[in-house]
Amino acid sequence: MEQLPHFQTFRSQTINSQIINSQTINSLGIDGVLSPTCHYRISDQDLLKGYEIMTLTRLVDERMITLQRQGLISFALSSFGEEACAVASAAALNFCDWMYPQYREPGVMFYRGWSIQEYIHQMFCNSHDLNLGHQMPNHFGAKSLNVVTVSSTIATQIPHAAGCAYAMKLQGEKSVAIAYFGDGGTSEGDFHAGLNFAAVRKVPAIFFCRNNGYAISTPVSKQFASDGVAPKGIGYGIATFRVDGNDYYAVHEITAKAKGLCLEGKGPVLIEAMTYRRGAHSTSDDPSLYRKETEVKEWEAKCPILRLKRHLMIKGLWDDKQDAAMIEKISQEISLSIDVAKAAPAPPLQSLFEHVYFQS
Ligand SMILES: Cc1ncc(C[n+]2csc(CCOP(=O)(O)OP(=O)(O)O)c2C)c(N)n1
Repeated sequence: MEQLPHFQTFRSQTINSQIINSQTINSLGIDGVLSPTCHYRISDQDLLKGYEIMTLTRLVDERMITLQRQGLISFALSSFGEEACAVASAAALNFCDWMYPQYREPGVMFYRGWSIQEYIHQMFCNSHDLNLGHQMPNHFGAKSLNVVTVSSTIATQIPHAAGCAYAMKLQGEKSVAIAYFGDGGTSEGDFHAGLNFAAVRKVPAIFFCRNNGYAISTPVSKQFASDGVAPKGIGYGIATFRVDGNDYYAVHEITAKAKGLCLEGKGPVLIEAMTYRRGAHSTSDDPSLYRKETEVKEWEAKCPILRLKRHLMIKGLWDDKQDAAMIEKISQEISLSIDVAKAAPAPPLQSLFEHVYFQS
């Protein structure tokens, strides 16, 4: 029987895509030992910076949740346990690459040089907040860092990044746009529209999905019937990788590879980073109502920060004394920044009408 042309197209696209379907790419063991099959190298300086930024992110997140409980800020959520996704991917990209984060990527801000003070001003939504309090806490962004402000509406950043990447392609720029989102975001129409547009136009976009197991109280088993998120990329004819999201090396390597594919003109890439949301969804959530503590405990051992710390120690680049000194220094800076943010006035009332669209 003669085959219909669209079947042939489908088959050849599937074969050409760089697909790793059921295999999760993993390089760094829980014990901090690098797999002998991993030939990717990261400089000592980059590894130390990555470790410092992940630790800083964790410490800031913990303090912000406490502040919310004390009634000093209105809301907070953390990237507790997922720090490597943001930090290792930011480390693999260049400053000229555009970032479209969700709210669990403070690591990209810190990696690109945002200070603890700037971050905490945003959490207080005070007059020093770049958004002048127009956004919720954790909805950061900075024009100077090429990081587009987080939007509360889940998955809207995905078509935005696809459009940005298309513009870069048309202008012949040698950079990429990266959109970060959770597993829940893949159920939104924007995910499908964004991926399809990007695939058809072959734009230099990286779609980075943090599959952390939950969208608030909805586990992935109730989110989709597919084998995770990766098959969706394959469906759109996009090069797709599934990676251990708590593995600093693997996330770094695959993001760098994705950028390479984008710049070679091969079109967009979907990365599914397998991780786990160890904290509550936000300060408005109580996860004990829908998941067991034993499940959370299982992921403690896979902590991306501990794993990289062990690796640094094995390499002789780090020790407990240095670790304690760094934690002390960061903690002090957080305390000082909180005091400054507390003393800062709220944005002036008139600023409600600044930086917004209006009709005259
Ligand atoms: C379009 C839309 N629907 C619902 C919500 C409410 N909401 C906020 S966060 C969230 C869960 C998102 O989960 P996921 O995309 O997996 O990201 P995660 O929080 O796990 O990082 C939901 C449903 C929203 N903000 N926008």
